[in-house]
Amino acid sequence: MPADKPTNIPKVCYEIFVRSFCDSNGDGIGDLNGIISKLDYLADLGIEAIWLTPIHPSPSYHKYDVTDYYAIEPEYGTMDDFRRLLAGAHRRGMAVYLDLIVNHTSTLHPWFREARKSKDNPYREFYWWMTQDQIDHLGISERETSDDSQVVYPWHTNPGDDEKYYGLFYKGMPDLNYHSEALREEIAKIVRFWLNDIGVDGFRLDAARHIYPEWDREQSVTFWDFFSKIVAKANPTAFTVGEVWADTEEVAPYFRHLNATFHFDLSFALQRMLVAGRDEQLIDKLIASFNLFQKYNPLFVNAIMLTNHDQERIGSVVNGNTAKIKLAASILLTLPGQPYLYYGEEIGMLGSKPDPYIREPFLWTADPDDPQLARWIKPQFTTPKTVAPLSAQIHDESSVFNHYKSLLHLRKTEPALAQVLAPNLQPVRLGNDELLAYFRPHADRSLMVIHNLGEHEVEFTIPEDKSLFTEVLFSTDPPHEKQLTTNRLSPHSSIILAPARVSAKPENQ
Ligand SMILES: [Ca+2]
Ligand SMILES: [Ca+2]
Repeated sequence: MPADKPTNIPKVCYEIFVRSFCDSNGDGIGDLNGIISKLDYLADLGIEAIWLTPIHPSPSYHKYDVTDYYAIEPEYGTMDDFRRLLAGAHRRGMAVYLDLIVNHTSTLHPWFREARKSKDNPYREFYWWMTQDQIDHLGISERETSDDSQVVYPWHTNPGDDEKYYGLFYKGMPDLNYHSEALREEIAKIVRFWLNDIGVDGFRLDAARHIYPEWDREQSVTFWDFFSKIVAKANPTAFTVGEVWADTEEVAPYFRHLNATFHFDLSFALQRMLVAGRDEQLIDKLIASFNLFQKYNPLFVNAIMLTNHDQERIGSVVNGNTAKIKLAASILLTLPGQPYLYYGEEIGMLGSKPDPYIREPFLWTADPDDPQLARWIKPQFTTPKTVAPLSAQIHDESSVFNHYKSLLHLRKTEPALAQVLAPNLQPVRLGNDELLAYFRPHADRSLMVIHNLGEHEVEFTIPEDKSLFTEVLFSTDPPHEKQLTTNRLSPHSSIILAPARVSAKPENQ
């Protein structure tokens, strides 16, 4: 069943790593009440949907190994807190997407505690079990690493058991086995609980391409047919966005059953281009991707991002260069799709792996005793010495924050930028690969966008068919204000051009 068009598709989304965003009770751990206290901030920034990293009980700091799908992690708050968060977001016109992890559970989940007890336990079939002989016979003892898992040996020993269990990401995360109808019914219950009893607006679906192991890979796509039918029945307007961390060709079929999937190829292309200072025919590649996605779902939503909680922060990718941090935002927020900002990108936060350090506390103020500041980790990259805190950026017109805010406003108010479905994009060829230029056609008002990716000032000639595009709607290059006055663009700067307004003819007297 193809994913139907959800009503009111959010135009700008925001990923919150809950532990690091905002602490409300002084224990140093970000929590739901902290997020509630920042809903006005997010609404004012222009956010229309928030994706919360997992909030279910879990033994890990990141909580991607769930022990109870029906509860809230006590470190983060209570179900009442969550209901208040949801109501507060809805009052401000914001949707809330839950991070739902159905690929695996924690080994501490009651299902696995039961399953590991014996072969005839009713929960045994919820997971993958094989003897070493069977594993060797099928030749699946090792796997090729993927972008999202470096694990080579995915079979793990269960003490006192001659069968091993399969855990793709880590031995503490046993993979669920959807050949079990009983498991499918449990997952359906969980989906109905969150959509109908609690009222969330949708799900970000973790590890969507790994639902079935490598040897059963095709079934990972058809699983989402099963899943999307449950979602559609529970709430026809609920939204699904899948993490299919793979190249565009492998991603495309998932649009058959999911509203959106994250465009990892785009994320990495943007990062490479910002580092190299050269376009790599991005627009042609994007249009080719759109054509492919469309074959599977004409209403596909391309979820785009600079980075997420699994990638080096964009600020560190460009070595903290503020002009490049702004350039990254200028590109992302003028391309078609549904952008997901990773919390803190809007203040230029930094972060490099290992993972905890790309998930450092949001820097609200420079005060080391700021009660909102999460303190579960000692930050190595984002500190008041390296990043201006939000409190300092709010009143600085030239800050990264105000750059994001202006672009987000433009993205929501300019119809050519606000269009999420049927991506409106054409290349503009300026004959210089230090320039990235594109056209966003729209019946109300079309726009042309030009970025200088390089280190040098570049001269450009606007193609004849775009000669009317001389009104400057947005610019990070001071010489360009209101009207295009020169045909030069400074390094790492961007302009958005609209057709010049033709003065109205005097009315007949
Ligand atoms: Ca707390
Ligand atoms: Ca799996």
